[in-house]
Amino acid sequence: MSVNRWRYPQETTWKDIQDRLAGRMNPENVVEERVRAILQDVADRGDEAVAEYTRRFDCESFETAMIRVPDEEVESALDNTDPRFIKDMEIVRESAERIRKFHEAQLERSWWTTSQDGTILGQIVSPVDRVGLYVPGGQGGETPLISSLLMNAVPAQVAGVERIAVASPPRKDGSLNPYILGAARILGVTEIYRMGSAWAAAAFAYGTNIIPAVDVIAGPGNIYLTTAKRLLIGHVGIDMIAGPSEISVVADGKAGKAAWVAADMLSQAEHDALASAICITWNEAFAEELAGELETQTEALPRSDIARQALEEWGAIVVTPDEVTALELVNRLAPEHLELMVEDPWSMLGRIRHAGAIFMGTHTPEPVGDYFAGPNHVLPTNGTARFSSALSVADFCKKSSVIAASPGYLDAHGEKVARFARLEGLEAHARSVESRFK
Ligand code: HSO
Ligand code: ZN
Repeated sequence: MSVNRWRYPQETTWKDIQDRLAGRMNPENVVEERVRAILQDVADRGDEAVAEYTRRFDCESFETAMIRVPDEEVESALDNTDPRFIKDMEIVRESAERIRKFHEAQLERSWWTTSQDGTILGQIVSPVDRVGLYVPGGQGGETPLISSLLMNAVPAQVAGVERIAVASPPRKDGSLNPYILGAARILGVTEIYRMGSAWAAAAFAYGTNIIPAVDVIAGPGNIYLTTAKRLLIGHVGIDMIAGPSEISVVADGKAGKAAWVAADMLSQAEHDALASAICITWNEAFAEELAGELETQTEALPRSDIARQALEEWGAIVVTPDEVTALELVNRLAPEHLELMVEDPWSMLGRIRHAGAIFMGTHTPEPVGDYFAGPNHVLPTNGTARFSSALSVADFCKKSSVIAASPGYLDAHGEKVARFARLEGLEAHARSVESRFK
C-alpha cells in the first residue's frame, strides 16, 4: 500500500487537493430516479409497498403484519442473560447517559422582552411532534450502528420530542438485530419498525396505515436512504446529508507517537472506501515514520481492504513548511474530525476556524468521540463545517416568534408601518394597520 505524500503548497496546491477530494462526491442520477419511483410507490400504496420492497431486498417471507415490532418484543429486549450482551448493554447505557448530559447543555430556552408601551416580543422554543430515526443494519444486520441510534435519539429526547420512532431493515429471517432493540429499550423508545432504505424514509415522510407520518427524519444510511432524505427535504426536516467520514490530524511529530496518528487515521479509513484520512505535519522525519506505520497497521486490520482503498485514494500525508501553513490548510479543508496531536493543543485551538469536532492532544483519539465522550458524532463533512454544525438538540426544535403590540405601539409606529407597506405597493397591508388608529 502507498499513501499519497503531498508537499503543500509547493508541489500540491489547494486547487489540486480540492479537485482530488471532489471525486468522493459522485451524485448518482440513476439512484435518484429509482428513489423517486420508490417514494411515489410508497406514497400511493403505503404499507403494501413497504412490505414488497422488504420482501425483495431483505426478507423473502416478509408481510405487512411484520412491519411494526410488537411491544412485548421491545419490552423483553433486555431479558437476554448472555453475560456478553449484558456487559455490552451496560456500556451502551453509560454512553447514552454521557451523550444526554452533553446535549442537555444545548437546550435553548424560550425568551421574552417587554417595553414601556406594553409591547411584548418573544421566541418560543418547542420540540417537533414526531421524529423517525433510521438505523442501518450493516452487513445483513450483523453490524448495526448502535452508537448512531444514541446520537440521534438522545438529542431528540432532550429537545422534548414526545414520539420517537425507529426504523431498521430486518435480517433475512425478518428479525431485527437484538442490539438495536436493546439500545432502543435503554433509551425508552418503543415504536420500532422493520423497514429499511428509501421505502423507510418514504413511509416516515408520508405516513401509512401502520406508520404515522413524522416531522423529522434523522440517522445515517446507504445512498438510497440518503438520496430519499435529500428528496424529502421541505416535506420533512432532516438531520443532515453526511458524506463519508473524514479525519485530519495536525501533528508536530513531538506529541504522541506516529503509531497513534496512524491508528487514528485508520479508525476513520475503515468506515468506507470513500473515507478520507489526512495527516498534516511540518516534521519530515515524522511523515516518514507515519507512512511506515500506516502500511503495517492497515494490513493487520479486519477491514484492511476498505481502509487501504480509502487511504490510497483519499488519504494523504501532507508536509508543510511550517505550522502556520498547516493550519491554513486545515481551515480550508474544514474537516469533519480534527485531531490536534501537538504539544500545546490549547494554544492552537484559537486558530482553528472550521472543523466539525476537535480532538485535543495525544490522549483524545477520535473514537472516544464516536462512542462515548458525549458530543454528537453526526458532523458536517466535505468542507461544510465552514457553515454548519454537529447534529444537536436544535435540529429537533423549532422556534415560534410572538408579537403582542398595544394601542400605544400602533399610535407611535402604525403610520410608519403603513408607509412601508405602500413602498411595496401593498395597500391592504397599509389599511390593515391604519384601520386600528384612523
Ligand atoms: N465516525 C463516524 C461515526 C461512527 N463511528 C459511528 C463509529 N460508529 C462519523 O462521524
Ligand atoms: Zn467512526
